[in-house]
Amino acid sequence: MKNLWTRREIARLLGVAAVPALLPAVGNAARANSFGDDSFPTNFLWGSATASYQVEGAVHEGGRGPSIWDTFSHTPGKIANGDTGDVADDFFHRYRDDVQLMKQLGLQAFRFSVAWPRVFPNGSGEPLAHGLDFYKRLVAELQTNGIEPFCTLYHWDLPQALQDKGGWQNPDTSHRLAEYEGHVAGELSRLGVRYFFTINEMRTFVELGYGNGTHAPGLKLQRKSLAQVRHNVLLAHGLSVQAIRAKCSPGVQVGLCENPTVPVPVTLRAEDTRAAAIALREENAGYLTAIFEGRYTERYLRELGDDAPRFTDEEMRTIASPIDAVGLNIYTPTYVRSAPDGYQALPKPENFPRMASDWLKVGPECMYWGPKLIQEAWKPRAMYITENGCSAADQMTAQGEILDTDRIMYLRNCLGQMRRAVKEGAGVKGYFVWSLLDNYEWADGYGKRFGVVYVDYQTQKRTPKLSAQFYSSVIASRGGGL
Ligand code: GBH
Repeated sequence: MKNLWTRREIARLLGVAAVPALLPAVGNAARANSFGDDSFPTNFLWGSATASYQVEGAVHEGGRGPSIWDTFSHTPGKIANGDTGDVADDFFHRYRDDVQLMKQLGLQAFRFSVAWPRVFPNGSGEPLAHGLDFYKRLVAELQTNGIEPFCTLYHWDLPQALQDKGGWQNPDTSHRLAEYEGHVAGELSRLGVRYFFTINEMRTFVELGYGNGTHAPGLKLQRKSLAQVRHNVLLAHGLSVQAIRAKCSPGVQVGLCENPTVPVPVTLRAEDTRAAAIALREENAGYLTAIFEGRYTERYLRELGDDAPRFTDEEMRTIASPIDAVGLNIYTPTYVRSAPDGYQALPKPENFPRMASDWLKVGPECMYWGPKLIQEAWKPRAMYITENGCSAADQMTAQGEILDTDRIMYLRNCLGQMRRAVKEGAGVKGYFVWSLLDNYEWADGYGKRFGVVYVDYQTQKRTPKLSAQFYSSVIASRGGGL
């Protein structure tokens, strides 16, 4: 912990007399702020996010069944360096210390995910009697420390037993997801969990897991089958929203987390900003657009032609079940301009600046245009940035510090753009940095580090990076003076 700043150091940095010992839990009174009017609202939530398979480890404990990610990560040639999530950050055993770390950073909220096969080892049937114990302890620990739990119910670890029956190609899986989610949300809401997300990033696990095969279960389906998988997943979301509502009290907030394609107009000419609005709906037609509008766009169906999914009106109504919040995972923009058929998405030039992951091009404007365009198009009841952050080639200095000024640059610019959106009326209620800890980055294994806290995978030692201090100071000033 010696790398963490003391309150006195933070106070000096911020130029204020003192900072509070413990940042207040949700809804508490405003803190002292000397940054004029550019800070975020006092009830804006600052948190961090993780996901079960990426941090927990303990894959054989408590009766957990195998998930498709156990199978996939143990398949030779699929993951960089042959890395698996067997141990990961050992968060399953170290969560108490990690919650203390969150508290010291001043986090007000923490987004975690539940591993389906810990609760239903075979995906369905009777839940394990103690399957939720770990999550119940985690929730209690967070609450005791004044940190609001945000629960994602599906972050890609499908029980292998369901994959053996066709996985997301089998329409039955949608119903099994809803059953599982209703059960878990019912149990955890009784402990006071108030925020649930049905699914994390449909786009990613559908397109990579079933389309190009780089994520579990590693399939490369034809276009028609892929479109049907997309539909099955949308329906799973809608059924889950209904199942969660049926098991929870009305105060519980239900939504999903998605990584929408975020169009950024290349110029501020009216035709380009109009093009961005069109692109938002069309580029997300198989996902958020269907959920918010209850229909596939004409263009989406036309382009798929004979490969369009089979669906009923009733299914579309289920898919559009009202949600309380949409979680946006935003990392990188898609630049667009106006074109005869509405818009043109532009390829990024070879030398476009990027972070350690090749796909992670630096374009902080996406944190403005994403919330802004979504606010205008769909007027969601609430938005959260449920993920934003970046990989960096972190190196520990001889003094044991990680001076990740590149990550700080990325975060500072993203936060500034998000503030611009909020000032203009986009209903963003909170921000979750991805990620608290370096963790298992799917097909990239442990090679790509996204944490604001460094993890030594040999010893499991945690070392807050300079970016953790930066984020902590942002929270303390409520984003003022970025
Ligand atoms: C999120 O995905 C995930 O929710 C989270 O689990 C993950 O750790 C985090 O971001 C960081 O990646 O390699 O060219 O095929 C973000 C969206 C979409 C980004 C798929 C990586 C793969 C591009 N992801 N993309 S490529």
